[in-house]
Amino acid sequence: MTLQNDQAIREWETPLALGASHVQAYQDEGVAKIKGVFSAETMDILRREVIQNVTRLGSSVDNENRDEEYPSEDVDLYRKAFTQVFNLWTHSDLIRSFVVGRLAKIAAELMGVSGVRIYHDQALIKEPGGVATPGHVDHYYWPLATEKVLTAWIPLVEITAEMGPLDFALGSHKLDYGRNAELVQQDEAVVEARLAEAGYPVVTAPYQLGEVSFHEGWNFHRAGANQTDQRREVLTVIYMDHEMTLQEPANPNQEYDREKWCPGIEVGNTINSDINLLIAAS
Ligand SMILES: O=C(O)CCC(=O)C(=O)O
Repeated sequence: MTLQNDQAIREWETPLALGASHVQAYQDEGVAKIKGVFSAETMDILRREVIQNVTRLGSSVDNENRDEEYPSEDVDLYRKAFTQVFNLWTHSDLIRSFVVGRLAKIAAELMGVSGVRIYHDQALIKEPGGVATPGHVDHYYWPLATEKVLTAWIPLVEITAEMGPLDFALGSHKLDYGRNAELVQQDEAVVEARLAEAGYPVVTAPYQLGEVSFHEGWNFHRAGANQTDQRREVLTVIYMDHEMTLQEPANPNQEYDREKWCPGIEVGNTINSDINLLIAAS
């Protein structure tokens, strides 16, 4: 029997008890990668809805934010590598019900906050043959005042090692070197050498369908190339503390993000625009 949307919504709405080890891992390593957060059946339903919307809306041109992760001669390669569409939750009630349920509550529990807001979501599809995503930290791009912000990376298909799963440098969110352009804009070898020297091992592992990783904004991570002929289909949702305030943008990326994802918000104020949906954790 095919699972119906309302059955999927029931699963997504039902809270999942997190083991203490996941919260500990998130604090110590800056990432919690959790198997079985969702059933494979409901991920198929989510995938269908995401892909339908991506096809309908078309790939976004709002890519400036990520271009900087690539050396300038590789930007075209990168644009070809990714299909990205943002804030799908604003276009689909089904996706909205996914982002406000179990997933948001896990994000709140990992960050130790009583409620979260959405910074933004995105479909992040690495096309067959798509190039590797260089090592970087997300928070460098965000004008957010505290570290209480994370990215949930939700595979919509099983992701094998050859498709380019996310690789994390465990514990690297504690490294203060590189929180500015210096390290983010270095080439891969420099980043890796610095992480190795600091003793933060980079781990890579495939993702089962239903598995989700949650990484803190200051965690260094990267992803391999998609060496297969299958699309690496992923939905990501960035959740922040519901009390997150806007800080003075520290670079052009943060200026861009302020306009795009915090419309109308003044520096020092809570980021509570219409697109920063409030989700109470309990
Ligand atoms: O999916 C990728 O290749 C990179 C994604 C990423 O860096 C992120 O979601 O923070």
